Amino acid sequence: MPRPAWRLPVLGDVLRLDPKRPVQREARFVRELGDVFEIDIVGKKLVVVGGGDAAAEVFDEARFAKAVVPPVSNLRDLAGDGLFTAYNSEPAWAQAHNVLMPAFSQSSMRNYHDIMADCVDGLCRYWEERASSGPVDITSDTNRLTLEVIGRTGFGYSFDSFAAERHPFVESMTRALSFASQAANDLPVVREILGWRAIRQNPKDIELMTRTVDEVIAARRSGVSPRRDDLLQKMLENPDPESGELLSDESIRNQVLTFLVAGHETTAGLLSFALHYLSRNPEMVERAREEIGRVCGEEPIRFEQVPKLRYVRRIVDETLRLWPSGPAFFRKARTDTTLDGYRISKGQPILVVLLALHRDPALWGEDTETFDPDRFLPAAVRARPAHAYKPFGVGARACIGRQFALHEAVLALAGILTRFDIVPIPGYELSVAELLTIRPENLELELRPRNRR
Ligand code: MNH
Repeated sequence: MPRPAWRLPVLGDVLRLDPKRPVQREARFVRELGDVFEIDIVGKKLVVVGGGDAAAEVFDEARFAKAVVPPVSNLRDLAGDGLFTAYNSEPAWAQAHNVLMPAFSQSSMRNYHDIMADCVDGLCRYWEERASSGPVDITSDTNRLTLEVIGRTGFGYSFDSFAAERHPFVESMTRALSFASQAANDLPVVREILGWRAIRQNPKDIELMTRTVDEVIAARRSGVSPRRDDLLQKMLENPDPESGELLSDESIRNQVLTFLVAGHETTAGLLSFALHYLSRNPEMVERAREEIGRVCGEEPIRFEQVPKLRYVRRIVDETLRLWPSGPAFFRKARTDTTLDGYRISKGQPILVVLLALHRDPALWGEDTETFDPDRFLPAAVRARPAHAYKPFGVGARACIGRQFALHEAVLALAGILTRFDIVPIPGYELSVAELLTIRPENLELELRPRNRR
């Protein structure tokens, strides 16, 4: 199997990795070494897949499955056997999956639509009030929106996200994610990078997040916050149809933590990248506005209209092609097998680098770096193999929040585009930070309120 040059004894390829931007580094390796290669991390072998037929193979659920290995498994300190971090065999996964699947269907989005729209309105008003005071910190503010959306739609809990002071949950969560993502490189050197302060801080952050979540659950149980048909109520009341059992208190807490984390960083990253590209492509903004006007007129966007915003949706799809919020995920072989003709042993962790797959010239043609929503016109999508585009993962463990994220993102972008002109800051060059998920670094934009609605 191809491997990077200059491999060292003991350390292997470690010095050639980039602890700050690990997945972007892997994507560069793909360009150098091809669709399948191996790296050695202090004696541990990791197989990397970055494109072509190998991707189709590794997505085959009959032969491969999700692997819960670092950095994902580091999140188990926080979210235990919650949906995202559970091992495939853990009963809590199947139970929670069965109970929650109906709540994430496309038609269930009707239940969340009005709250989502209200949160978008909250963000737009927040921006309008600040319009005269200079550029806006996009990544931070899209985070306000998406955390507010998942808190309110999922659990009837407001983080009061558009207040000047941010909820302490946000800081703890950011630190905990950073900790989990860096602790992945399980090396003595890393202890020094992390520092003992961070090591002592992490349990405190987890404690604060857990306490916040326990308060949310207790408020609903005691009737302090009213009963609503949301994720939390479903978990409290609906037994798993297979086992007939209700989710345990611990499982419910793990799922709430999981949704708060998995459900908002990703969508915030998506919105940030989309706004970056839109700021540089005014003709796309015009096309989107024309569509929004045609579908929705001057009225607030209704639930049924969201799927009709086809062009806005293509902007979302193309953003997730270039910058899939979860830029890579892990698979493993179910048995001793082969991959692209190379022998792979049972359990071998395999990293699928979406950042590379989504730009594979063999699947997407030349010029894969340009932002072009029309790559997602129906005919173009049909012309590509299904494995070319997997921003929400594959198989049984694919993203449960896909419809939720897409509904929210289309609604938010449509709302923002009708209310603001988006002006880039001269000289800004996109750079991308990784904290398990990816986001544009230091992205500011000038938002000029438009006189509509
Ligand atoms: Mn989400 C799993 C991407 C939004 C909740 N998500 C995954 C996986 C990817 C992913 C990729 C598979 C990871 C793996 O194989 O290890 N998720 C996204 C992206 C967005 C997103 C790109 C937004 C854009 N995710 C959301 C939202 C929620 C959510 C919103 C919840 C409200 N995601 C999850 C959960 C899982 C998951 C829960 C784990 C599902 C499972 O294993 O059963």
